[in-house]
Amino acid sequence: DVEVVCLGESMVAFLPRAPGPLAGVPAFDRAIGGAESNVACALARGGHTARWVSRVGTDGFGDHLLAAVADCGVDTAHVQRDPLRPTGIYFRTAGERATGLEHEGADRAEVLYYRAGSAASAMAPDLLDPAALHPARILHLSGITAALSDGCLGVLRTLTRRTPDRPLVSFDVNYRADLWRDPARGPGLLLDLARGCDLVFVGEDEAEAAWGLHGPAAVRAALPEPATLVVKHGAAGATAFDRRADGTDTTTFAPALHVEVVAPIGAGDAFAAGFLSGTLRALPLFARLRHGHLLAAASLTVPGDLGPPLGRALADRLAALGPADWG
Ligand code: KDG
Repeated sequence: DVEVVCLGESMVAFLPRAPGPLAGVPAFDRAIGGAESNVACALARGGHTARWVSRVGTDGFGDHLLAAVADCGVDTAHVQRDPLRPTGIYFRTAGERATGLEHEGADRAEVLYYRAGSAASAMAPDLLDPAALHPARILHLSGITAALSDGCLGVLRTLTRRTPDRPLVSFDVNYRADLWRDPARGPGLLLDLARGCDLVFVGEDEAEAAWGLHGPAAVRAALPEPATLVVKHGAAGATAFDRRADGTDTTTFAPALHVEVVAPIGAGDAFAAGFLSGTLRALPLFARLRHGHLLAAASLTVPGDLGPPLGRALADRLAALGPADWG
C-alpha cells in the first residue's frame, strides 16, 4: 500500500521562453504543475510510495499529465478521466523579483489560469473512491482545491472531518490570491479547513494576506487544533509548533538553505515533501524542517515546479539519515 496519497488538480503548465510580462512572451515550453502532484512526485523520487488522486480530461494534455506524473514513480491508477471536461492549463512568467525561498504568496509570478470548468474542478465527495484514499499513512491536501468549485470544497470538507480511522491529514494552505477573487467565498474558509487537519503548512506571508494574522504566534493562536503547525518565513527558515502530550507546544526553528533562485514556484511543495518524508521516517522536528529546506533549495534552482531528481547517491544518503545525523 501507499505511504502518502496526494489529492488535487494538476495542469499542463506553459513556461515562458523569455523573461518579462506575459504580453511580451513569444513562446512557451510545456511542463506540468500542480501543488499536490508536485509533492507526490518529490516523495516518489525520494524513495517513498505515493499516489496522486485527481481528475483529468480524455484530451492529450490529460495523457501528458498522467504520463509525466507516473514517470516520477507516482501511482496514478486512481486518477479519473472526464470525457466532457478539459484538463486545466496555465501560463506564467518566471517571477522577476525572486530573492529567496517560499515566495509563492508574496511575490508571485504572473499566472494565467485556464481551469474554470476543468475535469478536476468537477471533483465532488460522491465521486471519490474510498479505495483510492485508504489505507495510506498520510493524506496530503491543499487549499487550492477549496477554491476550485463547490464540489471540490465539499471534497476537502469531507476529508478534513475528524473520523477515528483516518490517516494523518496534511494540509498546505497554498493561498493563491488569483483563485479567491469571489467575495462570496473568502480565504477564511482555508482557516476552517486547516482546523480539521493534523499537520498544516502555511507561509507567514500567506497567513498575513489570507487571514490578516501577523507572525507565527498569532497563526498558532488562531490554529491550535492541528498537532503540528509549520509556519514558513520565506528565505529565513521555518518554525514548527508541535503539541506535547500535556497540551503545550514545543517550538522548533530551522534556518533555510541559501541558494541562487531560478524559480520560486514549487519550492513550497518540495518543502512539504521533505517534511513529510521526515515524518514518515519519524525524524525529530528539526530534521524534518531541514529535510524540507533541502528539497526546497533544490527546487529553487530549476525553472519548472519540480527540483532536479536527486542523484541516486544523495537519495540513498537522505533515506539513511537518522536522528543523529541532524542538528
Ligand atoms: O505550488 C506550485 C503550484 O502553485 C503550481 O504548480 C500550480 O497548482 C498550482 C496552482 O494551482 O497554482
